[in-house]
Amino acid sequence: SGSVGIDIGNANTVVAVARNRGIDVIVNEVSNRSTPSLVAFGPKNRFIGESAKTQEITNLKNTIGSLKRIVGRSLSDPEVQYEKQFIAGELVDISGTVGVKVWYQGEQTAFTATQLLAMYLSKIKAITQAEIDMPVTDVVLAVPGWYTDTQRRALIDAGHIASLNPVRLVNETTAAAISYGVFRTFPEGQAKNVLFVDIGHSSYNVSVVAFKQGELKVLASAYDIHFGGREFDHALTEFFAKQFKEKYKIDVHENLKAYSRVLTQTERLKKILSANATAPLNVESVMNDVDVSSVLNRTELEELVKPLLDRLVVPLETAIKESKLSLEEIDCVELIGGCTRVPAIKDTISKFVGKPLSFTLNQDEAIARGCAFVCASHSPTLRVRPYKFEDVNQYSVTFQWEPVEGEDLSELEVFPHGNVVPSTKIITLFRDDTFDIEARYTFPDTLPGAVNPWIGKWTIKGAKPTEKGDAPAVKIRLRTDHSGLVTIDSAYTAVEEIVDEPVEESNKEGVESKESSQPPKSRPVKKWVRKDTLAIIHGTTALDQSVKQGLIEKENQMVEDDKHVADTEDRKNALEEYIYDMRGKIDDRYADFASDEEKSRFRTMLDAAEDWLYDEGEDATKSQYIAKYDELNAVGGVIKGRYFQAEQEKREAEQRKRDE
Ligand code: ATP
Ligand code: K
Ligand code: MG
Repeated sequence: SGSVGIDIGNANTVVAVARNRGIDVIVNEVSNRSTPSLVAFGPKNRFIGESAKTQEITNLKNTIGSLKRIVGRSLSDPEVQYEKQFIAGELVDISGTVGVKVWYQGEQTAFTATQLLAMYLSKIKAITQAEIDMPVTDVVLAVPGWYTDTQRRALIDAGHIASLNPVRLVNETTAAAISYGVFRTFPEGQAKNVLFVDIGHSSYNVSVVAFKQGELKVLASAYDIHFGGREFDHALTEFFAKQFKEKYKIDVHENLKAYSRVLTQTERLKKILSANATAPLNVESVMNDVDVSSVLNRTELEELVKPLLDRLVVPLETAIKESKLSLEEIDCVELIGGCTRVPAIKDTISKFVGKPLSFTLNQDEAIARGCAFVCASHSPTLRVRPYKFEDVNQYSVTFQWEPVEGEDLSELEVFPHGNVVPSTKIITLFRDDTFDIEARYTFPDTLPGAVNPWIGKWTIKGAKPTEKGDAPAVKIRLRTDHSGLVTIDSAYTAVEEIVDEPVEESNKEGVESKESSQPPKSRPVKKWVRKDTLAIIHGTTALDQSVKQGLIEKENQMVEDDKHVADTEDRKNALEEYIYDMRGKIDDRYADFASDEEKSRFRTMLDAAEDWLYDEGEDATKSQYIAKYDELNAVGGVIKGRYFQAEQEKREAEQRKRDE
């Protein structure tokens, strides 16, 4: 299987694959290096990625984006309410998580955000497999550093539903930093501190990263989760909507399609203004047969998005402050993400840091490449240079338990904000029976939206009183793992015993003589000795295995349905082509190989088949198309056969002539 890294963007997704030759970004079915992050539904099949984008404007309510923003959230989450401005479909509650209502296969259905993301990943998987000609299962997925445990687990669930194995999640800016560090050398004394700034479609993420030879450490990260290209587009579209109301007396807010078309042209205009001083905006017959046109210059754009630009320095200040570095200690600033192409953004950042900006990374592909590298480093078949990276914990985590008599502590902040990730801490509780530990985020206010601060519950089983009747010490290994997930690694009972520990004696020859008559020296020390490993039952916000299994089957069924629709379309096209091809050739190439009666009968058959195609055969089944094709070919094939037979004889005759 290939080693694949996926940067799921809110607008566009980029996939990179690590092979022996190096890391390549793969292209999709229309040769693009990124794929629109959209899933859409039609009367027969789904449209995902490029095909979803193509039909978006004619199927707005059944075309769903914002997948990474809503996954792992509930309908009542204010963040989901915020997303409503970007999602035309109706959002609904499905067993406590957010879903979207759509028309699919002639019925109104609802899918959870996790399912929608799974559909998308399933398509990304298919694109990748087609391109690298290898099965894809192991993937490394990038996530915003501000994702909570619940969001991370929801994304992993989505991966599983798409029959992928997410071996690891990596924070987006960290993945970019890996891309930066892996192929560079930092000789002794030339460590470097780099500020990474990623402004994409929906989010603005910053990390301060310290590089040394063969390793990097994220010192601090900060975010503005409501800052991206779409906020710019929204502000500009509102401006044009107002202008058109005055100028043309139309309100594009009253017409979803009109609004959406203006939005599309606004985004285009915004991009033009990154390279030009002025740009036009035109939409023909936007609504009520009115054509609209306008023009904007860069200064006007900057004025319209000023409230956004004013927020630009906040995450920079936070990250620098938390990194405990001074601005002078930052060696360079690397910009990535599509929105950092906006000149006003570049200027503001450059002014803030007081140094020129660098664009050494490919700003659209660095994250996916970093992820592919990490995936390769987990692969048993690929050899990659060892690279160490440490991330930073965003939200403080507290573990809690029911205290027993004489215990004064019932909770402990174990992983504070700013702690290294991954990391392990061991706590000791004295228990002689099954007990529970729960984890939650310490400060719900710091979380991105109203995500559940509850993280998980672990039931630890099998502790028994000691021979003396006491509760044994239970050592519990708490962990924030390499994907940023909070978990309990293991739990075991331990007793403090006096054990003889060998005293390390440096042997002068450097070799150990087994024949030595001297007994090895040792001294008694008090030590925790591991006794029984305890079973752990782990409950998180992830889907139950049985539920997930059902969703995997559902997804597989939809993939089959899509494939069937595509196959049917192929058969229909083949039939259509056959009719036109044979109709032309029957009076031309094959004219001498059929009697007039035969030809006229065949022509009648072709005409009838064509009539059928535009009538009831417009929407027939795959087997009907095949049957119709076979019916025609039973006659046409014979004629064709005579032609080829004659051709063959002609060639043989010529050959004989040459041989004579
Ligand atoms: P996110 O990281 O928020 O999940 P993403 O990774 O999909 O989203 P990017 O691909 O980094 O986002 O950036 C897309 C955004 O960049 C869009 O809003 C797009 O309009 C904007 N963008 C792309 N090119 C330009 C340009 N030349 N000038 C201004 N904006 C641009
Ligand atoms: K992207
Ligand atoms: Mg991005």
